[in-house]
Amino acid sequence: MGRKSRYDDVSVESTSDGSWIVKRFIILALLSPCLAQLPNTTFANATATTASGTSALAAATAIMDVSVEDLWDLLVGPVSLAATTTTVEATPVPSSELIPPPPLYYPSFPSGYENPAMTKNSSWSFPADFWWGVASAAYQVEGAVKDEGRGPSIWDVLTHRGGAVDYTIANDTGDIGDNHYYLYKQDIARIAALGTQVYSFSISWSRIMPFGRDLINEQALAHYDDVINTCIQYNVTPAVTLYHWDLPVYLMNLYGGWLSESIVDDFVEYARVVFSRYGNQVGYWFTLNEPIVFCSEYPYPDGFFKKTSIPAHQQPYLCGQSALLAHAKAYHLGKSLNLTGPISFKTNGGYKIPLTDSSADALAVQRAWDFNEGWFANPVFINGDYPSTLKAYTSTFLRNFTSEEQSLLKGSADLFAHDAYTSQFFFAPDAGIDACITNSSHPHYPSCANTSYTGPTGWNIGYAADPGSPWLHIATDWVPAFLRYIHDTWKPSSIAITEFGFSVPFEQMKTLSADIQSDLPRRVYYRAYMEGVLTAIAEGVPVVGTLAWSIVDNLEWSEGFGVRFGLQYVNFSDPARPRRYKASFFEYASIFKEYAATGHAANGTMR
Ligand code: GBH
Repeated sequence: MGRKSRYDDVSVESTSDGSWIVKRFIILALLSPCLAQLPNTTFANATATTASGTSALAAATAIMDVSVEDLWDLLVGPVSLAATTTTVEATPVPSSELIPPPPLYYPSFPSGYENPAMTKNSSWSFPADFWWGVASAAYQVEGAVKDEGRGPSIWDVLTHRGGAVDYTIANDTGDIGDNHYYLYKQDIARIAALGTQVYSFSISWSRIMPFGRDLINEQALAHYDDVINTCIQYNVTPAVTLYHWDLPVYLMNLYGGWLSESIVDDFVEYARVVFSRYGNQVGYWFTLNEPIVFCSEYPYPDGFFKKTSIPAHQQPYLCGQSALLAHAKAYHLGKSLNLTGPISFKTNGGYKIPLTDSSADALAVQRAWDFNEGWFANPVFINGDYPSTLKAYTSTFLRNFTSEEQSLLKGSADLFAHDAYTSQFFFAPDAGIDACITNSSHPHYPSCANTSYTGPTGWNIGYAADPGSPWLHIATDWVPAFLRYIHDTWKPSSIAITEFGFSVPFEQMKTLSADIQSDLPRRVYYRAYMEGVLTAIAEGVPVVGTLAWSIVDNLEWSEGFGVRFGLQYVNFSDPARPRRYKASFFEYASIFKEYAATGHAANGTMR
């Protein structure tokens, strides 16, 4: 795969567009660090976040003369269009598609014995109000990237503009993806047909606000009205994530996105628009998806966005600070608007197992928690502040939260929403933790926790996923301990697993739909994972819901379409993007019937 020049597509356009020179000048201004040196008054006027909405935008366009179309032309280039570009009505799912696959395990004798390895365990059941569903994210499934007024996000740029590096493999983009933007009615009908209770999707910020601020796009609001109403029509509760990584690129080039605390007010204004529009039609709210991940994306390689002079190692933590404040303020805004659905943010991580029983490995495990989950969960669930290990590291460049901010942060989540896919072993680096903490060029600095998927006996923690997901193994034995750890450490009133899933190795290389649909390793994963959840519930851990990733095969970010996480297969070679249930969807759905709070099957019943 050759590297792309960021201007390849634009120069093609310049031959057919006489305004190219002007546009190029404008975009250089937009990308230029000089922008920040404009006189304050002009800068504030051009970018003010005010209730005056479009008039502030008018000021912005007057100075920079950039339209949404310009952002596309100059930062992204041409995009592909789907075969279908109008909303498709749902048709009933044919009964032939609803026949469940043969059972995965056959009980060898009637059970009822209290053993987690048994096929049916009479001590397990889901609480009556337990909820389960499936999840997606806007850029990964929607397509229709330029349609109905959407502005570009950083992911449109990352997928279209190879800079010094190619950010995505195979030049895959989300231009068309699953075309969920037009096929959502059928998608919702299909999940409802298997009894799915919750559909968790994200809203594209740059659809609602093409520049990320000021201008509001009514067409996008109307679109999500219909997505939400369709869910309700099918008796599926909508769960909305406000931000799943698709930052409006305008804000990235304006002030570095999450690197600047300017984003806090912009995010909160976006949240206000969404909260006010959809209010209590939405059952569950998540402000941010996995800030550990999107903050660790910083620093971006050169060539995609306006350069920043902020030192690379500081960037993730500046992002984290803005993300926490944005979340907390949006949380309190939601409460002031009387939203009834729980509001939270989705953190992520895996269970961390000490490789040996040495005290150094125990310390490495603690540091790994601190620099991952603890970074965001401690401020929200413990004390309004970072873990002390992380604070020790960031103290030279990160300001302290004020006491007012600490009280905003503390308690700003109604449930602990964790994207918890897998587990890993952790251990102290060879030279010891202290030698690492004082050496900023150490490969494990600053967490100073080394990690492995291979345990002390030399065997892997579990079956490995597709090589495109090297971080993922079937490590479901650890699910009960993981949930108990969350409960004991952050003491949330309730825990939801808001993403979990598995990429079957080489599934993308299979060509027969029937082979792809018989996804045995994913079935094993979901069954074993849910048995872990049931074990934790039986032990008193308040797990209230699970959301499986994902509703359909989709764009796996930098891995493109080369890694598949769907509970439904999507044929990406077919312009109609047909969906087919994989066996794992039936497996996942069946668990809730078997262990329903009331009327679960008698002991020994064959599934
Ligand atoms: C989820 O994150 C995302 O929310 C979702 O969008 C995505 O499709 C899904 O995972 C499947 O990947 O490559 O070794 O640096 C799950 C948590 C955290 C897992 C970042 C992958 C990168 C590890 N992810 N991690 S590595």
